[in-house]
Amino acid sequence: GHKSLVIWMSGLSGSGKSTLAGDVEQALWEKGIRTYILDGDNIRSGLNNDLDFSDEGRQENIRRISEVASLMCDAGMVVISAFISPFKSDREKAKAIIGDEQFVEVFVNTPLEVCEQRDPKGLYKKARAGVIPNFTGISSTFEAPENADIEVRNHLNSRYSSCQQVVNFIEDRIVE
Ligand code: GGZ
Repeated sequence: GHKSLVIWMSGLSGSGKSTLAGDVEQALWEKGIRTYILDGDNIRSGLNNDLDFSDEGRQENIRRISEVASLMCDAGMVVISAFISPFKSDREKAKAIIGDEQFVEVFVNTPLEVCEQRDPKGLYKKARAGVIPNFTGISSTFEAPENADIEVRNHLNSRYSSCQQVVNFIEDRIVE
């Protein structure tokens, strides 16, 4: 067996959280580690489909995700959470809910300019045009993590090495 953990990723839209989460999940599967990814596709579309992108909506989003991640961690999973989680206070609350020992913070530190250049869904363009209000980095704050356990800079490193950075860090923390 292995210990359980929550790998808490934060970063701007387009920073590469989902890609990294998928890569880390695959690398852990290959080591026989049970994982589950929590992301917008399975949380904001269901459990949290009543929440918007106001500060309050984001706070409640992160609070519920923290509780779900905590339960799944209790159930023995390595949980990978991939949400912007823009506010320091909400990340601190997440850590308190999940427990210091089980919480690994990953800052996917891709500069706004790079995210905006990538703009895979055309959301930055819409945000600049004012079509999407409260867009993180444009019209809503992102409080960058200051003391993350891991800082990934995927615009400067290979996809593989970004993934290895995370896997290497957590390997030691999940051995029973
Ligand atoms: C930021 C938004 C917004 C606004 C829709 N601001 O790149 P994506 O599309 O796939 O990921 C973004 C996702 C952010 O949801 P989170 O639950 O991670 O945010 S938070 O942690 O702040 O609650 C983006 C899309 O939703 N999206 N409107 N206004 N991102």
